[in-house]
Amino acid sequence: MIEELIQSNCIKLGSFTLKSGDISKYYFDMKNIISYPNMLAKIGDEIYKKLQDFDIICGIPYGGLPIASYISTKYNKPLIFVRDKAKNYGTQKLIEGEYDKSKKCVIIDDVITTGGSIQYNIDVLKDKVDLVEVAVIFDRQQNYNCSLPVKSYLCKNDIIKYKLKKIMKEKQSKLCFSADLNDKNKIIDILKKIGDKIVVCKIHYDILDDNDGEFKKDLINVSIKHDFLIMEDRKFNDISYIVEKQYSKFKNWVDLVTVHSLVSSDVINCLSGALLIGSMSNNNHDFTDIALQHAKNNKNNVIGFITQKRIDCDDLICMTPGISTKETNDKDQKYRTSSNVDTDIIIVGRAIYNSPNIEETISKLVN
Ligand code: S5P
Repeated sequence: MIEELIQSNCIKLGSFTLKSGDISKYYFDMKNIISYPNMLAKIGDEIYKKLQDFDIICGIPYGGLPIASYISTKYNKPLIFVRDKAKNYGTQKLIEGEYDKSKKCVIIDDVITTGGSIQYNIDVLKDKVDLVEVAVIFDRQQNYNCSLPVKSYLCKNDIIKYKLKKIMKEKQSKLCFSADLNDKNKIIDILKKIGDKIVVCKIHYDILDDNDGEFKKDLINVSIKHDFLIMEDRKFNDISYIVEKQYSKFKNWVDLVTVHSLVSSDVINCLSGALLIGSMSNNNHDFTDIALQHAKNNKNNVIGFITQKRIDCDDLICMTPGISTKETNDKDQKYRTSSNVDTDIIIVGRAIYNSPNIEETISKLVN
């Protein structure tokens, strides 16, 4: 279904300027689903299966109405909807359709971002019907506020997980390039050369000076052209109130982000495409057990682990840094060769960007 949503332009990848002025790598236009009735029906059925028992269904105009109307007619659940403003003529109604306080009601929308329009519907309906829950087609995972539980058919983490696995398969590659250079132009030049061979480009955005945001734009464009994901290796390690603020700088344009495992579940819950630190290449601390626990408790937020050894957990991906062409140490970095690693993705920095022949080094690393 994710592939179908991409093909039908409900999920778009590119460089999009948002209302806030920020740049986003994704644009979710679920309203386009009305042009694909079979897809709308499939998703409507899946959403219906997830819902608790209810009597009436409220669709939020415009995006939620088509899917709510489908569920309403197919499953014989009467439909209501709330107007933006009460009509100032005729009946002056704010709520269309029939309802009363005894009716268990679910609210349906296409996408949840801030939760603002859903909360408006909840506030209008809360004394008029028996509100049960909210369901949406797509959760952008932007830390919404909503006073009712929200179920989603898909979330951004699902899209990223799907994209990563698809790229790995199509390119037959397990290489993540760690672009830890200060020279932004050099990073982009290298990516233009090796972009087709890598699945992820990992950065430490705080190493760079990108006040004008030009590097960010260039990186997004090169990542779309050569089809790889962008990872910010931020290793979040604070309370969720702060991490939310720190993450807001990245959430619209990076696909993946690293987080330490010694944080609370609330931190992981505010991320998408999260990679939990299981074990590091520089010392013997092992956080595997706690990382595993977080992964199990936050399935909608986590993509996998940064780890020195394979961690088996459902379909999660294991990535390993500390890889070079020779087994050696560089201060606290302990290098192994890729043939000694049993995980899905190898993360390589200096061995690539300091190499006099990058292409040759890459073929040594991946063969
Ligand atoms: O355990 C770790 C985890 C990470 S994410 N050890 C690491 O070295 N890293 C990162 O991988 C590190 O921050 C750097 O960006 C990269 C390794 O770079 P290299 O130049 O040593 O290959």
